[in-house]
Formats: sequence, C-alpha cells, structure tokens
Amino acid sequence: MQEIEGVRYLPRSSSAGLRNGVASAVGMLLTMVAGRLWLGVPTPIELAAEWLVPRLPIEFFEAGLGIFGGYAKPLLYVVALIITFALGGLLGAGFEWLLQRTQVRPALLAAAVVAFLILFVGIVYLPVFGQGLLGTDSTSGGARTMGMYAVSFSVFGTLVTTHLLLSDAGSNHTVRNPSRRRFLRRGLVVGRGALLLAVGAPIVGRLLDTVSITSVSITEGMPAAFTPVGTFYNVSKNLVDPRVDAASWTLRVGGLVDEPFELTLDEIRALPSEAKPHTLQCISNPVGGNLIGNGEWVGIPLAALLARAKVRQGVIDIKTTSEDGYTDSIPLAKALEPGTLLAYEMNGEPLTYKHGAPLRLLVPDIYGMKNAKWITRIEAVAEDFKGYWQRQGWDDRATYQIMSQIRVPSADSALRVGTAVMIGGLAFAGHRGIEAVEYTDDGKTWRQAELLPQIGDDCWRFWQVSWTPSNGGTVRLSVRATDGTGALQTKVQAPPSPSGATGYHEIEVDVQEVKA
Ligand SMILES: Nc1nc2c(c(=O)[nH]1)N[C@H]1C(S)=C(S)[C@@H](COP(=O)(O)O)O[C@H]1N2
Ligand SMILES: [Mo]
Repeated sequence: MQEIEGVRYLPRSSSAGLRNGVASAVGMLLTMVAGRLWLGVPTPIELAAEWLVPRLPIEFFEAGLGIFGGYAKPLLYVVALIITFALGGLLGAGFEWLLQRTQVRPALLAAAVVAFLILFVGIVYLPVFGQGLLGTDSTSGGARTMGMYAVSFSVFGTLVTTHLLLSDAGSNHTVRNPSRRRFLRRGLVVGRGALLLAVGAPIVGRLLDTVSITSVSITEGMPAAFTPVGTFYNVSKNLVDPRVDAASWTLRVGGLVDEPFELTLDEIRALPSEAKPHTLQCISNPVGGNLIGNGEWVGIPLAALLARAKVRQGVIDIKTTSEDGYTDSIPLAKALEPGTLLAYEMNGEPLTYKHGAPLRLLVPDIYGMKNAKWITRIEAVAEDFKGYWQRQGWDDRATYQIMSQIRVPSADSALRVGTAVMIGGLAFAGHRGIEAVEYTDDGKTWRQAELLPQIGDDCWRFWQVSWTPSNGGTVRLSVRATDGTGALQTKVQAPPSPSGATGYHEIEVDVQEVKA
C-alpha cells in the first residue's frame, strides 16, 4: 500500500487497469471523432488505412471482395474500434502497472504517458502515415492534426487519472459511513454515464450520418429509370467523406495551359450548362450486383474549361485532384468529348456531399472509379498519369464491360408451368449503348427480349419479355446483351479486378408443375 498525496493507493488487479484504459479510450475516441467530423482532422486509423490500402496487392482486393463483399468497409470500422480499445486497455494496464512500482503521483504519470504519445505521433506516426491525407487540399495540415491528437491524448490521460482516483484504488479508507460512500459512488457512475450520453450521442449521430459504407447486394425488382439520390450506390476510398464548404471552395484549372484560372461555384453555375442522363457503375460491381445507378446530372462540359485555359501541345492526360487526396486522370481526348461533364446537380437537386459536392466528373464509357468526386484542381499533364486505383493495378482505361442483369421475377415468385410471367432487367455498355438482349431458360436456346426505349446515350437500357415456363422444377434463367457496336457480351467469368466483372447473370426460380 502506498500513499498518494494523502490518499491511499491500493494496488489492484491488472484487469482493473485494463478496464480503466478501455473506458478512457472511449473518451479519447469520441474526441478524435469529433475533431474529424467538425474540424476535418483525419483520425490515426484513417491515416494508416490511407497509407496501407494503395500498397495492398490487387489480389488482396479480389479475395476481400469475394469474402466480405460490401462488408469490407464496415469490417474496417470494427477493426479500428478494436485496435483503439486494445491500445487503450494496454495503456491503462501499463499505467497501473507503473503506478504500483513507482512512487509517482497518478496525474504526473498520466502527463508523462500523454507526452510520450504526442512525441510518438510527431516523430514516428505522422511522418510515416501522414503523407497520403495531410498536406493535400484537405483542410487539415500536420500542425492542426498534432494539436487535435494532443487534445485527445490529454482527454485519455485525464480520464485514466480520474477513473483511478474515483475507484477503490484511490479511495480514502478512513471514510466512516460505508452506505453514504456507496451512494456517492453510485451517483458518480450515473453521472459519468449521463455525461457520456450527452457528449457521445451527437458525435455518434453525426458519425453514423457521415461514415462511408458501400453495400453490395443482389437487387431484385425493376429499378426506376432514374435512381433516387437516397438509394444511388455510393463508393469512395474514404472512411469519412469530405464535406466541402461550397462558399470557400474554388476550382483551379492549370498545368500545361497558356491561361490558368480559378472559379468559384457561383461562377461555374453562371456558365452555360447542360443536363444529361448518365449511368455510373463501380468497377468492383460483381455480376448481378447493385453498384450501378442512373442519374440526371447538370453541369458544364470539361471541354469548355479546357478551351478557355488553352491546353498546350504535348498534353497527354487531364489530371484531377480532389479534396480527399484522390487523384486520377483521363486521356485528353476523353476530356474533350462532348459528354464529359463537371456536374453540380443530380436529379434536380444540388449534388449531395456523398456524390461529390460541390463538383464531380462524369466520363462517358469509363467505370465510376475515374469519375472523380470533390474535385478541387484540374491539370493538363504531359504524362500518362496513374490514378489512385491504377497505382494498385486497376485498369487505366477502365472501359465499361458489357453487362446485363435479370431483376424480375424474384427468386421466391410463385411460377407455374404454362402460365406466362414478365421477366426483365437491365443492360449497360457505357457509351456504346445496347443493341439487343437475349435470355435462355435451358442454357442452349437464346431468345430475343424486348428493349424499352433508350433513356440517353450513356444510360442503362431496360429489357423485358413475357416468358411461359414449359418445365417444372428448378429453372435457371440467364441473360446476355449485345452492345451498339455489335459485340456480344462475353460469357467468360472474370472477377471485378482489374478490369470489371464479366460473365452472364443467372437466377434460379422454382416452377410448379400443374396437375391435370
Ligand atoms: N475523390 C474521389 N472520387 C471518387 C472516389 C473516391 O474515393 N474519391 N471513388 C470513385 C469510385 S470507385 C466510384 S465507383 C464513384 C462512385 O460515385 P458515387 O458514390 O457518386 O456513386 O466515385 C469515384 N470518385
Ligand atoms: Mo468504383
């Protein structure tokens, strides 16, 4: 037993220290998340992920997509939580361990731990992991990040110390009235719980609203011609997507041009605009997957901005830089195509931040990956610039594969031999359009389906056909499309990486025999 400033410190089990550490880590985590959501300071986990992900081999993604599907990102959040609490627990246990072996006052020891953490972040962590997200166009630089981490660690140190002093270990055992003491302790527990709720609820609320989760699910039912913004798929590399302040945001156009310039959002909105329906699909969409949607976009042609900037001879790519540190490029010829748009409106509303507000790129014929969101800079460059995912091995041209899907009937429909039912779905081949869709119910005979009217040059095409099952039991329906150039969709199955999934979509339905 040792004396700590007149308060007896009773050495206790190391699990108590562990629990103290984990509980205090909650406070630290909330502080970091609040700093992330309100001040734009990236969390340590994001920095590590940003550093690690582009270094992972593409095969890892293929396996990850196969095993976790759309759950890979939620899993990352869970792993981040586990790491945070494990580190908190370790620190808490270590803290108590040191207390038991030294004569140092808890507050002083906590201060030393905090100082150590700050030094570690400044000297090791940020220099190694900070390169990806810090020092980009993102609002938070190294100094702000250091400051925010220092505050978070101090919250941890303060909580570890107060938890300890309020516990048995720090109790003054001369207290005479044990029932009064129990009452006080209970009050403290309730008080701390209430404080946690009051502070934590708004932070967690905003976090849940902000986190970027992609769900890949196999969708049934015919989609609407235009996907509502709320159900339009969402993909980004980020754990937390940027919310750009449109009022202070500008777009810079430069690089190898004669007349670089900068525009505010109001200036962009004042330029001649175009409305255009355009379908986006993620390159990681599996066969039959739902990472595809069609929107009505309003924006300005990229070609108009490039004409104004006067692109010099020898330019190969137009490179985009985004608020989240994402960089990518499209060939100059693609950038000059009339359909290549910088959009600020989606389905009649201002672009939402999830979809890249204030300004995002739409490129005909090219997977979503290269349709950069949250753009801040456009540069003409004299190199074949490798974008964020290209550095990891994903296709640089990324031309849409021909795809088709069956969306109706659903797997659990009641079908009967001899009774006609509508089957239908969608097909997409980027700018090449869809010329024909065929289906088969025996894997051998392909029959023509009816195409619904075209929505736009760069849009998905819906198909349907009346089908009368002739055999009972489990029937396998399959679909394939032909694009506008006459090319037939390949039946060769390929995973999403590196060039987009291929292969025919199939569904199985149960058909009831009818007894005479
Ligand atoms: N700045 C930025 N742009 C980005 C991404 C990103 O992570 N950062 N992800 C890309 C990917 S992989 C896809 S599929 C599309 C998705 O756009 P959506 O979320 O509006 O559907 O955005 C692309 N643009
Ligand atoms: Mo994507």
